[in-house]
Amino acid sequence: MITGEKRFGFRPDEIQFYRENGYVLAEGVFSPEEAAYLREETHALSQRLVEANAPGVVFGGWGSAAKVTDLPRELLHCHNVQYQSAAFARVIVDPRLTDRAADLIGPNVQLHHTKMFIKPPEKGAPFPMHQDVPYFPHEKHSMIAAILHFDDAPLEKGCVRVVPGSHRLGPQEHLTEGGFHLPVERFPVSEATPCPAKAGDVLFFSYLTIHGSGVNTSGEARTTLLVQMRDPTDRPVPLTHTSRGQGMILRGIDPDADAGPGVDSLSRYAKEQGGQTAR
Ligand SMILES: O=C(O)CCC(=O)C(=O)O
Repeated sequence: MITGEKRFGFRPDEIQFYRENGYVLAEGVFSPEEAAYLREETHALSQRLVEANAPGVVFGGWGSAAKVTDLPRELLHCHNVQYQSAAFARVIVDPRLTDRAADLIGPNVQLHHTKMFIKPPEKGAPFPMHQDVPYFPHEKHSMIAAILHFDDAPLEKGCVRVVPGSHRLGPQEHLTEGGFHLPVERFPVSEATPCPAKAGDVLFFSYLTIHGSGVNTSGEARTTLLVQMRDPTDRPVPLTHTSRGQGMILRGIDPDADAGPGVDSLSRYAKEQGGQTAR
């Protein structure tokens, strides 16, 4: 489908829920068949990467995950998967995803990065509670994550958990060792609100929303793709966490791309800050 017309989006009550709580679960965005196909693609990609001994694909999760559990921990992950399979390149521009993102951040939606996670059965690593803002702060705080679920993520699979309304607190101070995280005693994962999801559901949340997830103790993998997106006029301060593909317009236009051919907003921000974008 190639059209500028808006066709998909949230119901007004869902947008209201997001404004109040800083997150919203969009149910049934992708069909069970589409989710199954994307699950297969994700596992095939991870197998290819493992066979190629690609660095950093299999690891024990964030170092700080050890503060959440003493159990064995493992995570499979890869950034910017749209460079690995066309299935992911297609899904990140799918209007069922991007029209909903536009309802939360405005008509123009720009890619920051993508990241696939497989939490293996019985030992899928947890994430301590945190905001995403310390990783890549922006002026207007428009940044959101959308977690696409390719299989069911009930509580026992270590579904994402959130602190409702925490996006209104603004950026919080984080501990840095083993990945930005909040003190686990003050923010126990087990007390946060679980967001169980079905295959095909998408969980949207602000980069200010405090979130994390528990261990996958079930007998099945939990398979997701996280797409981080922003309003293209929202400047990174400072420019950090750049990656190939960042700046791609997923919906609408880049209104800051007015300084000459080939000059997109991200390159301009980088130039202003004397830095480089990843190429
Ligand atoms: O997928 C999860 O369980 C949480 C991921 C997460 O919090 C993150 O990547 O920032």
